[in-house]
Amino acid sequence: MERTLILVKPDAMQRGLAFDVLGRLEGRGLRIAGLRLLQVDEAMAKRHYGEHEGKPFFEGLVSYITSGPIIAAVFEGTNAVTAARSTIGSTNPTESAPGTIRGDLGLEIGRNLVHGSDSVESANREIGIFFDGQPVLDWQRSTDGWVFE
Ligand code: D4T
Repeated sequence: MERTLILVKPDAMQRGLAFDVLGRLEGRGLRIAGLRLLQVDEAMAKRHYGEHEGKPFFEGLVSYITSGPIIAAVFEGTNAVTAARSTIGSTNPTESAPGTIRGDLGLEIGRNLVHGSDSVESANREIGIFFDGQPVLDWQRSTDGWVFE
């Protein structure tokens, strides 16, 4: 089953939106396979956002993601990466469609509430960063046959 890494970012945590964000993904049918509350440090932030190092927004990105606790979650299901990204919306919330998490709840790119992996390869890499040595479970729901064909 395809997996994706989701981060509920510090702004969503501070605004009390954690379970709204997670609930939209779970409600769509994706299955939670891993869940952690954690404080990201600078080293972890730089590993996660390494591809953006040197860009003008990089320092702001690191200070944003390290500014308070986050929730890291692994969701799995059919086309989990694409399904989660479409539920999340565009990187810039002002360009996100209503009905998406960012389109309903956000305004600015530097406060875009949530992260979702952009490919299966990224998901594997990011799960390695945020669940290093921590459990990600293989399990089934009794309702899975009503979600997965
Ligand atoms: P994340 O990784 O946070 O889920 O965002 P996306 O996958 O949707 O977008 P991204 O990797 O292109 O950007 C990572 C992160 O950088 C911030 N950002 C991005 C920014 O502040 N200014 C910018 O111009 C860009 C392109 C927002 C998300």
